[in-house]
Amino acid sequence: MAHRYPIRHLPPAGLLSRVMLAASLGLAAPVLHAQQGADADTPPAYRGPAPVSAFGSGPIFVPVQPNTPNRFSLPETTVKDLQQAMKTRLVSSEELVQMYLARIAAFDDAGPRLNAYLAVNPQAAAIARAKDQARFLPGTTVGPLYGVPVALKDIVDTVDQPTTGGAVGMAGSVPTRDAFITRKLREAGAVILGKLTLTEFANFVTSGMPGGYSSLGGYGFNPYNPVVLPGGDGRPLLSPAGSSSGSGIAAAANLAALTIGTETSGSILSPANANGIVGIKPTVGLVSRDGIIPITADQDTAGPMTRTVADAALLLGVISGFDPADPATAACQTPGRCFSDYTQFLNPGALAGARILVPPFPANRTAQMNAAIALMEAAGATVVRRPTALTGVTAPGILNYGQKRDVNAYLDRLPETWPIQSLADLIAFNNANAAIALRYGQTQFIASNALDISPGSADTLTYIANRDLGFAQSRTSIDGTMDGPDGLRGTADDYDAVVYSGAGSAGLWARAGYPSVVVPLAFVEQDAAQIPTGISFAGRAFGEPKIIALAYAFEQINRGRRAPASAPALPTDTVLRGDVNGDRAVNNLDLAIVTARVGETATGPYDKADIDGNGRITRNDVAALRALCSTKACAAPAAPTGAAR
Ligand SMILES: [Ca+2]
Ligand SMILES: [Ca+2]
Ligand SMILES: [Ca+2]
Repeated sequence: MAHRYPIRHLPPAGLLSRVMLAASLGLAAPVLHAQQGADADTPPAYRGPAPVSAFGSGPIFVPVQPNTPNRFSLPETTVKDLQQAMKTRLVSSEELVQMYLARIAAFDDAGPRLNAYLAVNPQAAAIARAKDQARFLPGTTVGPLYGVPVALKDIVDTVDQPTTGGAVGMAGSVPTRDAFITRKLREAGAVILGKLTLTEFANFVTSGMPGGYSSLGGYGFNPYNPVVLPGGDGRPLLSPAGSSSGSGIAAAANLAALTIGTETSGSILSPANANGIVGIKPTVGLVSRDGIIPITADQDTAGPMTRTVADAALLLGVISGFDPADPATAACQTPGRCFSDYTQFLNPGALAGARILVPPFPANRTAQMNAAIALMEAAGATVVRRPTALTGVTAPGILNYGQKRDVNAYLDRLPETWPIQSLADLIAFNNANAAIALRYGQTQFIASNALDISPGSADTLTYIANRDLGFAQSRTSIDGTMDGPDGLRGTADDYDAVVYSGAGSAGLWARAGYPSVVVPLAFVEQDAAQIPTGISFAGRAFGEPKIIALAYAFEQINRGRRAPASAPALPTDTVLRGDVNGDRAVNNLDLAIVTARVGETATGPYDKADIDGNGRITRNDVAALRALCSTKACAAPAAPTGAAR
């Protein structure tokens, strides 16, 4: 494997002084690159000499073992399966954390070195253990994510870990409180497993930063072809896309049960598409931005990045809702807009009778999109192909103005002991540490900081005009399109969704603040690898119930998701009920242990010998173990047991 960027071997950022950090980082000279879209990127295919895929000769995808009542397998698990396994004491939350840590060690820090994580939470196992101990106690609220390991893009504040945005200048910055959505996740029972890499500061530091690169985290790698671009500067051959790159990588490679990303313009949809997972970019106002490093409150939103629509819908319900600290969420106080449970909309029959509009898609996705359209029609949808793209926005972009306003507000809120309290401070730090901080420059930071954001200034008036024009143009375009041919909302010819190849809805829908869901569609060959491509369902403001239903229905008939071969199942990914000694077999060795412990009290709710989970080790457990045995000797009829207790 080619040389990899060394920065990812740093100790946890919080333990580093700035001097140590600077000394430990030695980066190559800056290289100029073609400009990419702000906050998202869909890079072109590599055109150089034929690369060798590290995984070209083996299986392309990982075979996935289904979960059963007595066998839990981690890869591709859903929250529903996790909760069932924890509820029936087959696997504990602490075991799940350890299983994910083993996968992170094998595939993120070694092997394909995917680099999804900036920092693993050192408290995760202890937090999970406490949840295991409390789960079966009276008075414990077992929320929808109880004990579920969740990882966050490192732009979402956590009181127990630094939040850096991937910037070396922010290494070690620990906010004084959790983001609103972090609090909601913890209240739902989630175990925060760690913080994920990203394109630095949501890809609005400069122009031309590769997707998934940050000065603190280095390059993230797409698990479907995790090799370095030949002859490049260390960047990947296949971009993980951005800016929520680590969230996409971790979900795709089964390095977390669920991940959170954020989007300003494509930063959830694009990496979800590139990494073959589901992403929901919600309506702006559905999910609070409080405690999240911003680009601009005008367009930012956090959202779920997961392997299934069902998990994304569950996660969205947990993080959505009114937060007094984010005025945009006041929209949630109007009934019918925001829901605490989006799983109620998972309707496999949603495509029947649905009206779908499909704008033009890229020529190299024709076969995949035609197949998708045929599937939707077979499921009862009316699909109308629109010959031209939707009307776009001519109003100039507004991200720079919002970035100065909102990044300043974020940094100003950090503890006074933290030296970076403004965008100007961050720019100055980067200039003073240019060799490590400015590999790709900071032209957007500088452009943003040069604006006069005082009330009534010329820049402010220009911003307001462009913002309002952008909202009007994008919303008129989308709403007018979805109203159907008669131009009237609420009539039979209305469209239920506009469906794009990949993350095609991102730009226009971002400007409007409207929602999209991207779902895995198929695999296509690129650079000697099979890479994923998705399909997105875009809707009206607060139209999440409709587009989630359609995306779910499509997922059920298409099943486009495959786990990447670069991160296959590990022996530690499987847990068998009755495997008391943990050797991944249920046999005489386990039987001997349980038999010897008959009469004892179980050591805890997840004591492996307490197979029936009643808190004591009895002959009933011996009999139950015999039924689970995988060898004849072990499974021989038990001696008469009499009373079970
Ligand atoms: Ca209509
Ligand atoms: Ca065993
Ligand atoms: Ca028992």
